[in-house]
Amino acid sequence: MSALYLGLDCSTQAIKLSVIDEHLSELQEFADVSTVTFESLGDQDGPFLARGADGDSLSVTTPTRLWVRAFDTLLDRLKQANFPFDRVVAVSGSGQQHGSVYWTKGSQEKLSALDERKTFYEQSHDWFSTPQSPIWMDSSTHANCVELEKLVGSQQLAALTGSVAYERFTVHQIRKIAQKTPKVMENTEEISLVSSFLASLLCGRYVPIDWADGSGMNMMSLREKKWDVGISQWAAASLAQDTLADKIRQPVAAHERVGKISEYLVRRYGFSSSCEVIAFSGDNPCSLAGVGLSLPEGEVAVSLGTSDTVFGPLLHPHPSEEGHVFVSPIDPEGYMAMLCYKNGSLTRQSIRDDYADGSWEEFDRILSSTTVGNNGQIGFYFKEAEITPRSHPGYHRFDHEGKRLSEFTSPRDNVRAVVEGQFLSFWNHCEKIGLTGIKQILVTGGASRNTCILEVLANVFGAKVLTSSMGPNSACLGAAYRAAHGYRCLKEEKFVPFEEVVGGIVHSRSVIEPNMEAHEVYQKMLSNYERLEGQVRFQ
Ligand code: ADP
Ligand code: XUL
Repeated sequence: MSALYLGLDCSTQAIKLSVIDEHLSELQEFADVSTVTFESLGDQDGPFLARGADGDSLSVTTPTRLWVRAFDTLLDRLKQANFPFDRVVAVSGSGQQHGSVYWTKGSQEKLSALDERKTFYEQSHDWFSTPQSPIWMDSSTHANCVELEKLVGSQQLAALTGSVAYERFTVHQIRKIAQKTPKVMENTEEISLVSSFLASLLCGRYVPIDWADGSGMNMMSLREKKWDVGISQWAAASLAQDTLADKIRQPVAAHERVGKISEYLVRRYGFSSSCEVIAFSGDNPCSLAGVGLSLPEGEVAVSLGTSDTVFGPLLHPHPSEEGHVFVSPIDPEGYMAMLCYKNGSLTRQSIRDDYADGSWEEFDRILSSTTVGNNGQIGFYFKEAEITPRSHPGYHRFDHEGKRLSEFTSPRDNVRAVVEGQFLSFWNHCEKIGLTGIKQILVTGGASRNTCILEVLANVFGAKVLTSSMGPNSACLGAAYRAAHGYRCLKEEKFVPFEEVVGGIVHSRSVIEPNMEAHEVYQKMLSNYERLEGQVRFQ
């Protein structure tokens, strides 16, 4: 029986699993039981996107124990489906980036002595020093961002950590908790990201964050790959200890083993006690591993998930006032550049609900029957406060002369305007983060199923769009590849290039060719788009 590798993904809306065999082929027979959406679990712990739970209207959190319950549910369903846990030789995983978990004092001991007759959920009522985990959609920490940029300098912060200060980046969330509720921080034994939290459940003890996901905290020195002492002192605010050093262990490379699977999981589900756990990472870094980048120059990946992201590998960090630079999840010497948009699928979905009868078929019909370039009309749809460009929530519509409108003459034009506006933004901002000369785009994420949307993407960039037979879950699959990669590095006791382990895999791809006449329309629109963006961004 072939050995198996697992990739888990704890994303914004669901927890998912990918399984690959030793030839790195994906097993499909457990696909039906491999996704647990948070919505399907109900509100027992509170809503999965909780707004203002800490009294600040801009905060967005998820109840930490909802993730615990979702993980139990996934494992229980797999067990019922006779999943061969004993064949799994290594597990890795992915988590929505930036979100954080606060383990209360004494929890590590409890985590290492679990009763296999009970679920994690049944035993976790007192594990967390705050019940809500801040997540990437939060924008309540603006004041902290301003303060840190003043302290360090915005360009210096970008050069040091890969990004200027962003509200969702974890150090600002940590400082907010340390300032507003110092008791919570004092009671905290360890802080995890969503990724390292899930890995800690698997190992039965706290495990480190990896360098790639650690790059999304505004706290890790990209060069040293260690927490910056000054910033971590600042984050600790008025705590008795003057840094967070005893609450967040130093990060490790993404291919490193962080532990063996816990005895609890061996006994409860029948995992082999030799199963290795490879460091978990962020969903975007794992997607990069999943779509097989090492991309050649001129190729980028676009993930159309809850958030939209655009990313590609970089040989040298090129931090700027826009976007982010992370350490690469597949090459400890390399980097990746990324843009992130809060208004991705949920915003398109909201326009679908308002203007297309809540149906993707109708959305597609409208998209196909309206004119490329929308007769010069441009829309910015920020259902959530936006990151790229930084903007307050609100919808902004402009006619072909750049005159503000409260609504388009034909309201169904909103469908085209939301998609075109989002992709014009990708195109405009890619250049600024060093992703230039784009000839090919690999797409993944929930909306990559939608060919009409992908045609607009191809036309805006004037580039081929490639979808892959691997489906929309590249983060999960990327985590499984990383499990295989980490396992190989462990067995050979040295770093083996990622391509040597997974390079042979070719996903059949379907290609959408750009229509260059349509592309010319977008080329003409770009300067107008950029000018109007100046009007809607947060000053
Ligand atoms: P996550 O980033 O949380 O992992 P996914 O990548 O699974 O999310 O994407 C989920 C999103 O995919 C949903 O919010 C939905 O709006 C979008 N989606 C699903 N089907 C379609 C479709 N046919 N067209 C456009 N968007 C779609
Ligand atoms: C990346 C970001 C989101 C989350 C959730 O910076 O905030 O993409 O990782 O997917």
